[in-house]
Formats: sequence, structure tokens, C-alpha cells
Amino acid sequence: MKIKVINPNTTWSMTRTIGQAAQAVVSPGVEILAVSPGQGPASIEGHYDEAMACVGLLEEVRKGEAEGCDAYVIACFGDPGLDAAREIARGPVIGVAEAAMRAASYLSTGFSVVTTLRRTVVIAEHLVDKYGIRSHCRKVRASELAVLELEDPRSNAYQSILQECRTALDEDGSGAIVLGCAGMADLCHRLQDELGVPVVDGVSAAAVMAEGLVRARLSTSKRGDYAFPLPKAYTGGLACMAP
Ligand code: 2AL
Repeated sequence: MKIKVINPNTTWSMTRTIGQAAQAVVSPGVEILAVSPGQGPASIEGHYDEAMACVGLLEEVRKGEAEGCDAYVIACFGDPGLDAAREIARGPVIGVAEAAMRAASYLSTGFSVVTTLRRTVVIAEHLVDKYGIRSHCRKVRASELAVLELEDPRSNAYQSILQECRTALDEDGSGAIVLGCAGMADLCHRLQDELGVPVVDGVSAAAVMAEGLVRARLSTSKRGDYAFPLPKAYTGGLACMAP
């Protein structure tokens, strides 16, 4: 089984961390192909970044279909391009935000999301509503770290996230934490040990879910709005993306 894990930002050091987190939770023999698109933003911290990241991300899904990938993980907490990716993929496509929030709802009646910059909070809030998980999500909190600070040892990112998690547990009445950025995957176990509550990293949750769905012989429905896109001409620089 081959699962393509797409970090839709172009920071390859983060892609490596994400790939390791996914590989650590799947069964032996499951191949994790961790990639970043060849074009796009170095980090995704808003609506514009998300929109711009989608083209490169969808290129990777198209390539994955030719490479025989069985499933995909979109490793950015805004789940950018998730519905579009499901339209062009045969296998399951799992977004880390959806996977993490659903997993957290199995582990606690209420969770807090701890994410990066405040401006990304509304993106996660929209997903909480889209996924119908509002009654489980106590609060979405910002650590005020930029995504690339997670890659910078001088930023003291771990301590900032730990502090925000502690505040979440104290003030929100939450029983679990959802990490609100795929680039936090490597902090998950240390935070869980220190906090004593489940800390859910979406990369691991999505990889486990992707493998499970493939094993159960489940794929994306091609009936209705996830049917393959209608053939038509695309013009200009996007001509190569025509369905
Ligand atoms: C993210 C993420 O997971 N990767 C990225 O570049 N931006 N999400 C976030 N809330 O900062």
C-alpha cells in the first residue's frame, strides 16, 4: 500500500518531519511518500496562502494517481483543497484537521485546538462547523507562532505551545488537545507526556485513517459531487491541469 502525504507548503524540512510522523504509525510494509509541491507558499497562514497552495497540491494528487497511490493525506491544518482532491482521486483523501478533530472526539467530550497565528483561528473555526464537530470543540487557540518558527530552534516553539495547551486545559474545560499545524507533529508525544491528556497530531491520525480505509477496501465515492471533474478546456498556465 502506498499513501502519499502531501505537505502543501514548500518547506521540505517540515515535509520530512511530517513523513516521519506518518511512517511511525502505519503498519510495516505501508509506504509513505511524503512530498511538497514544486510551487507554492513556504508556509500556509491565511486564505490567500491556502488558495495558492491548492494548485501545487492538486498537481501532486494528479501525479499520485499515475504513480498508483492508494490514498492521500493533506498535511496542512486548513485542509486546503480537500474536496477538490477527492474529486480527482480514486482512493481516500484525508485532511489532517478533519482526522485530528474526529479522533479527539473519540477520546474526550471536549477538545481545544492549539494552532499557530491568530489569523489562522478563523480557518479552523470554519472547519469545526463544516465537519459538524462544534459540540466537541471547546475553543481554537493561537500560540502566536508563525509556521516557520516551528522549524527554528531559537523560537522556543515547544514552550509556547506547551503554555497555550496548559491554558487550554485550565480555562476551556477540555480533556484533549488537537495540534493545529502539521508542522507540530514531532512535538506531540512530548506534549502528551508532559500534559497527561491525549494530544492529537493530525498527521498520525490521518495516516492511520487512510491506511484503515484502504484495508477496509473503501475509496472515495464517484457518485455525486466527488465524481471526476467534467472534461473541459483550461486556459493559460492552468491548461495542463485540465481534467
Ligand atoms: C498550517 C499547516 O498545518 N501547515 C502550514 O503551512 N500551515 N496550518 C496552520 N494553522 O498554521
